[in-house]
Amino acid sequence: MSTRITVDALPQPLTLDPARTAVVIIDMQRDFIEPGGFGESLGNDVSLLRAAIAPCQALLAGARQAGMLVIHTREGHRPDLSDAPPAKLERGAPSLRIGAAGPMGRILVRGEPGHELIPELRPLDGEPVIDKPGKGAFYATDLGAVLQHRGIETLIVCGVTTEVCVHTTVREANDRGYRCLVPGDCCASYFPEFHEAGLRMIAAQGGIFGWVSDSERVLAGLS
Ligand code: TIU
Repeated sequence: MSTRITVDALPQPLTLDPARTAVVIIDMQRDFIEPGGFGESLGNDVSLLRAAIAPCQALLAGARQAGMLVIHTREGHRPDLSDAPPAKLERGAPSLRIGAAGPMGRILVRGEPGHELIPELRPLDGEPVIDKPGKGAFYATDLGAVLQHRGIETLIVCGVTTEVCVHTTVREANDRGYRCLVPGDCCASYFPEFHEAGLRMIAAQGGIFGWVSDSERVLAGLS
C-alpha cells in the first residue's frame, strides 16, 4: 500500500513516504537563540531566530502524529575542546571564544546550560539527539548510520541558522543521496538577507540542493 504524500514546494512539488522521511531539527539551542550564548558573542541579534520556533513546533506536532522519525542536533565540543580545531578556537576576542565562560556557561561546550536545546522544542523520549562538532550534521557524527538503519530517503531540514548549519547539512545530505525539503519558516538566520538567499540557493537550478516549502504546505500534505 502506498502511503506517499505530495508537498507543494519549489522548484516543484515533492512526493515522499512519511515512513522513510525524517525531520531533522538543527541546533535549536540556547547558545544560538537566547541572549548570553555563542550567537550573541558573535555580535548577533539573537531575537531574530525566535521566528522559527512556532513553525517548528507546528511541523513537529504533525510529523510526530504521522509517525515520522524526528532527530535533533546540537553543535558543541567536548569540555577539553580536543575535538575543536585550533583554527576554530582562535577566532574572536579571547573572552568570547568557544570554551570561554559566558552567562550560560562555557560557550558551545557540551553539558553547559547554553548547549541545551530550547525548552520550546525539547525532544520526546526516544528521539535521537546528535551531538556534532561541526556545522554539518553528518561530519564526525553517527547521523548517517541512524538514517540508514531506519531506511530514510528524505529529510525535512529545519532549524538555525539557514545559511550556516542548515545549509551545510543540506549540502552534505544531498551529496549522500537524500532528498532534502526545507520549510523556510522553520529556519532562521541572524541575517534576513542570507536566509532568503540561502533558501533561494537550495531550490535554484532545478533544485540544485533540494526543495523549499513552508510548514503550512508540509502539514497540508500530511493531512
Ligand atoms: N553563527 C551561525 O550563524 N551559526 C552557527 O555558528 N551554527 C549554526 O548555524 N548552528
